[in-house]
Amino acid sequence: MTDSPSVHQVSASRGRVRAAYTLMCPENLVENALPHLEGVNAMPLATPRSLPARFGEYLLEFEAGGRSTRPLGAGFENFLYVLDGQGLVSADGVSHTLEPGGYAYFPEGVEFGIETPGATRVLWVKRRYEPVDGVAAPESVVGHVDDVVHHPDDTIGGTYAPLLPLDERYDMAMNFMRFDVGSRFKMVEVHHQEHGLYMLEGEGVYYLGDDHVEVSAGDFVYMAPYCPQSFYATGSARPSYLLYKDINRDGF
Ligand code: UGY
Ligand code: MN
Repeated sequence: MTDSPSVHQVSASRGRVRAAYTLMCPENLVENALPHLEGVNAMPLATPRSLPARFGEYLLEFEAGGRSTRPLGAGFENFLYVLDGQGLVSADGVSHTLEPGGYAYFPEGVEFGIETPGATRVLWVKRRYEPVDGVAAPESVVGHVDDVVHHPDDTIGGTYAPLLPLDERYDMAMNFMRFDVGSRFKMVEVHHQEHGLYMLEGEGVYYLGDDHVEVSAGDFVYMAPYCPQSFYATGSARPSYLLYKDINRDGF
């Protein structure tokens, strides 16, 4: 007997692409390389090649000693979030040590370098900044999810914590959202913004358009603009996810 996957195991995969969303699970991800990242498995979760994503989100798996070999992020604003391990991120001549839950945002025009002494996983989100006449440019932000305010929110049954300022200089939000055990959204959201959702902890059921899909830690969901959406927390621990959302712009 070989232990190659049987037809049954392959068809049991949860990953799927639908008109308004994609679900990518750890078992669906394929190793990938990107330029100027050495010792890094750089797996795209959403790019303009997927449904109409206007941003990129990548899961970067660094080996010990993995690193960027030249500055990254030119032409984009960039956001990095350390899932586990430790990331040494430098930009504008300043170095930051990011532990799990640590993050950094650099506006367009600020390139960054990253290296990891040990095995480390990082989420990288990038998009082209949409400037608006009369609105000042955003500033760099470096922080940790434990140091920001987690606002109670009855409509989602948990808390949301914006990791970036929400004022009109910023055209993207990265929100850390945590849900009470057994909670559910009080409404089905339909909105013009798109989402990149990375499940950090726990499990739940996501209502997406016409489907209910089970999600758990390590899953990624891309939601296109106007995708009906609602979350039910299941399991015995509080689920949480990191949510990209475009904000303060109408997409023209
Ligand atoms: O802010 C949001 O749009 C958020 N409540 N959506 C979501 O979690 N799917
Ligand atoms: Mn939403």
